[in-house]
Amino acid sequence: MPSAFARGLVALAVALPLTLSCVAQACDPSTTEGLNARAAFRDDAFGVFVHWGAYSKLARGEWVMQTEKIPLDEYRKEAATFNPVEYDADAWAKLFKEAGASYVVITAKHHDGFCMWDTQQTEWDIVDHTPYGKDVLKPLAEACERHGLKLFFYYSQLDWSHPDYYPRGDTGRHSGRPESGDFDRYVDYMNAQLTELLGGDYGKVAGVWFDGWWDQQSKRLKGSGVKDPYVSQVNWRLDETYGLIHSLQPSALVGANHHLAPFDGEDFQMFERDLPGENHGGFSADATIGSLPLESCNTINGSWGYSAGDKSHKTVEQLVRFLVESSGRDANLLLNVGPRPDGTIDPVSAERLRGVGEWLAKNGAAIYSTRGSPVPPQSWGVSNRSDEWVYLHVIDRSAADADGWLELTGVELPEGSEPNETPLRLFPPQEGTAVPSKVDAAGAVWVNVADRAAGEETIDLILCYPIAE
Ligand code: FHN
Repeated sequence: MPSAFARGLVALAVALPLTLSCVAQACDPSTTEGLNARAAFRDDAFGVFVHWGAYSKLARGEWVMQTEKIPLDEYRKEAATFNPVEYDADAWAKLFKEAGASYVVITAKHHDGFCMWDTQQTEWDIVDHTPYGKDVLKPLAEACERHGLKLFFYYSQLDWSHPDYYPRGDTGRHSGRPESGDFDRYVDYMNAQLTELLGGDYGKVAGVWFDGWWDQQSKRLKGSGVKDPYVSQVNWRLDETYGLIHSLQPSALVGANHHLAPFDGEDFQMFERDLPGENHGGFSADATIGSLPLESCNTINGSWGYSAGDKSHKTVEQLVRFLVESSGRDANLLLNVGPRPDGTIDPVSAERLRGVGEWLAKNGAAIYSTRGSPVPPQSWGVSNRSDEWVYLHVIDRSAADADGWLELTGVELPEGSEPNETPLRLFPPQEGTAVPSKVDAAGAVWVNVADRAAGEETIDLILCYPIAE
């Protein structure tokens, strides 16, 4: 068996041409349906992410098989006790609608390879391997349809259980699988499953949210000596898989959480636990912002999959601010819940979702169907715009002076705005409520926030001015 390095060299020789060609042609225009779907995705602005699977039964997050080095046959025994008898797809869809979500992304298959639908490609699924014995994606697809929610499937390219996910990547090395396999056969397996998911059984699927490409990223693999983040030790045949999805459902959007600039054939770009352009979560060092629709994903507490001990739920204020900060960077927010093994959503997460929904019910016009504005993120907050209005989202007023005057740095009012006129209105603009504001001789715009220290305005004081005709 050639050494890892030798294999790396072979892969490099194989991958290099592939990798370069993908990036060079990124963002090629898709079909009209695809482009319309991309625009609608940007209008959607807010979605709910659902990490749910056999791992939920262990209640220690979706990486438990890897983090606790649980061999596959032992993990399968645990998974065989997964029985979500309280699962009510309609109740979920109702809650997500109340939260103000426009779409849902559910884990059809996560890294453990366990499938949440009745796949014919393996018996490692909820129908054949659990006492529950029913497909959970079908009822959710129907409930989303009923409640006017779009449905995306999260699909893990990385697989800790499939025998042909070989050569192994950076993870899944404790599963106890034989050191052999045929990666091409694994790619065929994925494409067969994606055909099941987008072949019509689940109706109109809004897209596929891929994850796990990074597991085979050569720079992660010990001894590869590869620095180029775009090099993979395997041939994922992405053009084929992406092409398959677009041919099965032309308006389905492809996104892949590889933490890099978009690859050819992708329709949107996501950032994990980060706002586009930032790297607090540690995933986005190589994530150059492309020209595709953007999405930030984040957790309500600290976990994606259900983790019984994780009580670090963010406040509604924090979640709304992350939504506003995302929108101010022209990105959607995909907010995660990790349902419990019985199929219910923990009351704290549900309450947080409803809290975001209450805020969106009042302020949604300053989020949905908006785009990034001419004013880049500032110390006081962010801005976005609709077709008629620029919205200024003041979420940090700490720079205000003793009389409450806060300079709105970066704001340049449209031509013809007279100095000292109160150029700004309170949201919603239709009510035309002026707010104490002024333009100084230097053209800087100021707002007085002294009397705006109550209620929701403390989360986000939304000001607006008309876009010049
Ligand atoms: O490993 C996954 C993780 O379990 C989770 O699915 C997140 C969601 O964005 N993505 C990966 C980590 O980058």
